[in-house]
Amino acid sequence: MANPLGGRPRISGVRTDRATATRAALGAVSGLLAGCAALAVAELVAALVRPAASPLTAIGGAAVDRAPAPVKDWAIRTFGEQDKAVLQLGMLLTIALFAALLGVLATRRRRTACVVMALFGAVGAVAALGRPDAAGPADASPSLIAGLVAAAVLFVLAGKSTSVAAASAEGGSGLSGWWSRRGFLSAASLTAVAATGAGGLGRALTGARGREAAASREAVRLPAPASPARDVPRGARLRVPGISEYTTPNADFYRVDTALVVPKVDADSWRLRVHGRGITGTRVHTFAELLARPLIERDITLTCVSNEVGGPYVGNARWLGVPLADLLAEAGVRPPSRGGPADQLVARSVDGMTLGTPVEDVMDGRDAMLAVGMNGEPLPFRHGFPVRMLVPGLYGYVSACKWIESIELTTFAAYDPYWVKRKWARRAPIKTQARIDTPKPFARVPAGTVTVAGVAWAQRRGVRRVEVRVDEGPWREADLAVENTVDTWRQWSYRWPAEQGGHTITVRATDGTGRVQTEKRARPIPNGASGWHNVFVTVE
Ligand SMILES: Nc1nc2c(c(=O)[nH]1)N[C@H]1C(S)=C(S)[C@@H](COP(=O)(O)O)O[C@H]1N2
Ligand SMILES: [Mo]
Repeated sequence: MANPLGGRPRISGVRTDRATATRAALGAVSGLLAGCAALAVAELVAALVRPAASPLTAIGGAAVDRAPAPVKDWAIRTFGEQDKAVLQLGMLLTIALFAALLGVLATRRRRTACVVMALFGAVGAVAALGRPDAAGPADASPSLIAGLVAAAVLFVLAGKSTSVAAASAEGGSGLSGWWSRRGFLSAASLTAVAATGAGGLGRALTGARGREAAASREAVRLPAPASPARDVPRGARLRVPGISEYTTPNADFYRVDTALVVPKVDADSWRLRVHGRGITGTRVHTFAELLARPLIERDITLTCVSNEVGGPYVGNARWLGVPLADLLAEAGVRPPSRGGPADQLVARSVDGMTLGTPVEDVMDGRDAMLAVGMNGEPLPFRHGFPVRMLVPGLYGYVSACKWIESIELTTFAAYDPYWVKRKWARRAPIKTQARIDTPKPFARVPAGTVTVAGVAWAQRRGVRRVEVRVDEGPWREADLAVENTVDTWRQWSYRWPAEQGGHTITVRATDGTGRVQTEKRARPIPNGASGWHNVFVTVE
């Protein structure tokens, strides 16, 4: 490009512009290709080492863990259960942008750009090593290797793209132009083909692992419970259009967790380790062994602490599982009230999540369990296959560990689990709540009798009464469906003689101890939302 005669280049301004544009465009393409190569190589190496050690999963996971609460709340509110997909898309776009910029930079400062590219790999490696489920130094390899490969690809492509741009600056039509374009195109195509191959192979390997886990799930034959659930009483299910079904189908059951990729655990190689204060050594349980124990089957309503008043993160299912208190008692565990040295049970999952539960609650006679079945089938992967914990009456984040792999008996003073480190409460019994399912907020309904209906829950205490108020009118008692158990929600309905105009419908529940649900509004953090749910509707 430099003029051999010195001084300003001989070429015209138009050519210079075109050359600059060509150079930048080819640089961007080189950067993008290097980025693709990096992701593909990372995928392949991660498949061989540990799928969760891939840079996307590691950096995404680190972002989820570090995101300030308001950002997390906003993401959940805005994107709901799509929040993880949105995060991944955002990461891909960011990577693409950086890769393209580095590619452009590489046409001027090739070495610098390549070093920065390699450094991105190092960032991924640090993220992978810092994950709570990191398995060892090998977890750094997918990112490091990907960074180095990307740097090498960028080095070669940037070199070739510079020759193309140089040739185009000289007119670009001669043999040298053709030759340099050919060189760039073949290197670019080779990169694209190799990246596709590596990425595809990585996917296939990870897929094969997933299929093994799926096969182990298919092979599960759930035994009949030694203690079946009582039949759901007739009258516990109301027939009102728009109301939440009494039993939430698995496909509709809410999902809340921090896993960017749903863990696919092979039930055959899965083990549960139980250890800690009051237990000598470590007790190890296999899945087959758990299934061989006497199982209980119970209807339990699970609720997420991050559920807003009126929110969707609550569901009711029929669970099958091993009574957790018995299993702990066999291991020698005594609750604090009987002199046991541990007051906190910390459950850890295969993806490094930790949840802390009061030992007293687990052993006070309620149906705390290690669940293996949900509504008649093995747990779906999304809901914790092969085994999860459930403790009626406690929010999920202090009780319902999915993909559980160990239980440690410790104390609240000695250890803070994941959410507690993030300012959520150590202890979190579920608060009494009532929700209006129908009519929907801002619905337009015809004047006359409108059926207002929904669900109310107060696990462990039960729901005794639900009342509805229109505008500032008197509280009217709603019809309650028959109670199944104190651990499950109750449907309710109210026939409202609706008159034209805009109206606010408010609902509140009274629990089995006679306490009316508090009107005081509280945000979900630190120990669950409170306040009365209301919806505004227009009667026409
Ligand atoms: N391994 C793991 N278990 C977990 C979580 C998680 O992030 N990881 N989230 C908890 C929370 S906050 C809730 S509310 C319940 C939700 O269970 P579900 O997704 O089956 O409805 O799982 C709990 N168990
Ligand atoms: Mo939760």
